Amino acid sequence: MDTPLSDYLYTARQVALKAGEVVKEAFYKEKEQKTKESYADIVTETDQAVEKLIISLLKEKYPTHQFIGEESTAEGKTVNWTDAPTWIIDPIDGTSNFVHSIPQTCVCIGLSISKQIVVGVVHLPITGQTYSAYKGGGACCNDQRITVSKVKELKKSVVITEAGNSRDPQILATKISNFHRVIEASHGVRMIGSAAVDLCMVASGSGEAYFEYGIHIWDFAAAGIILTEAGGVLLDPSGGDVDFLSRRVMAACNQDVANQLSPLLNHVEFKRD
Ligand code: LIP
Repeated sequence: MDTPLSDYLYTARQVALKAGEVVKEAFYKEKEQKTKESYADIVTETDQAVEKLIISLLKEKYPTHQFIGEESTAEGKTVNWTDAPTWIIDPIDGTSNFVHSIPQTCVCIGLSISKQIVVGVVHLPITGQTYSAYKGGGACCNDQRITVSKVKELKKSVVITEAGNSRDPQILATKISNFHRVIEASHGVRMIGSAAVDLCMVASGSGEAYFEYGIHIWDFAAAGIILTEAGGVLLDPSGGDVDFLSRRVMAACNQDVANQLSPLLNHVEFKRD
């Protein structure tokens, strides 16, 4: 018999809480940091240790499952995402926040089956918020149901986005021109520092939309299902279907807001995952 999705969610939550304890302990200490693709793309020992911990705990329970993890995916390596049950892990999303002692930093664990995200947990160990969802089961924050905002007009919306880790002048110029048009068309733009937290905020009605270019599947797989189970829409910034390996995403509290946001965005091209 197939394992119920609620069982997978239970396990993912337990593992995220354990991982969160390690993140929380390290949060208040001096952090050692290394850089990856740019000087603003940071990894710490804690990212690596927490990813190992999450994979070992999940492997104990599901030895045949596959894993995609931020820290175990070598730089520039193509992600091998198959139909097999696959745990998609970001041990610390919002690593810059973590390094700079900003509490919006989280552990993300998603599960895909046949390349559909079916379970997601986003745990913020410092603020004590645990967002979770499984397909068809609705979305919660600490066991309270969450839903998206009912606002339908972009000009009455707050849009969350990120500058990202790339410091390429051309990429930054395109992103800043997007920010400019979105600020003009809305109540304002916010940057929280974690794609997963951004999506969970939209999922719980704090802000109406989110978009980002340059992210990876592990940044938004778990939070993506939390957003859709809370009633939001997860799309490609062009307005088409979301593509988890395309390094770009747009989310909104409803299709109306998404339809108004999409035409304002100039797309930034990143190499696919
Ligand atoms: C980060 C994202 C953030 C984005 C960065 C980076 P990390 O993930 O959450 O929103 O702007 O480019 O991908 O590296 O902290 O896991």
